[in-house]
Formats: sequence, structure tokens, C-alpha cells
Amino acid sequence: MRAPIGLWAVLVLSGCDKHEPHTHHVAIRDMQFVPADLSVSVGDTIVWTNEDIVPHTVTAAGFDSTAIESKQQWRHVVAVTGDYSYVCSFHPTMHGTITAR
Ligand SMILES: [Cu+2]
Repeated sequence: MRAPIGLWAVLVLSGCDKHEPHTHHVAIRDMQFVPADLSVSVGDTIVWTNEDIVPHTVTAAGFDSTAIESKQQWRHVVAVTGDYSYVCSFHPTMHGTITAR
């Protein structure tokens, strides 16, 4: 089956040796992000899962989950390189970092 021309253009522009996007999981458990420090590549997805009984947020300068209720998830696709610090806006003692390369 032939792929549409638009798809070939995307493949060529993105480069065949490029890293396949990964999904990283962070648990929010006992008022902590686990793991708290994460290294990712641009294009990767991070999924936070709130295992606590109270709502939490994932809040950084460039993104904000708003409230993630108990047993719910929030996902974020990392778009640019950089070092990000984030907190839970409800519980500022909760913090994590993302290093995106
Ligand atoms: Cu919290």
C-alpha cells in the first residue's frame, strides 16, 4: 500500500534516524511525584496518574494541568527542549523536574 504524499513529506522532514516518541509515566502518590525527576526527549509524552484521594496539579511556567482528580490522568507532550520545574499548585511542597533534550 502506498502512503499518501503528505506522509512521505513528514517522514523526510522529520528524519528517519530520529528518536521514536516514548511515553513516560509519573505517579502522584503520597503527596509526591514518583519519579520526581524525569529526562525525556522532545516529542515524548508524559502521563501523570493521581493515585491519591485528593486532587493535585502539574503546574509549570509553560503548562498547567489544572486539577487532576483522584484516579485520573493528565498527559503532556513535550514540545521544546529545556529544564522545567513544576509543582502542585495545591501543595507547593510537591515538586518535580523535567529535563527535555
Ligand atoms: Cu497536590
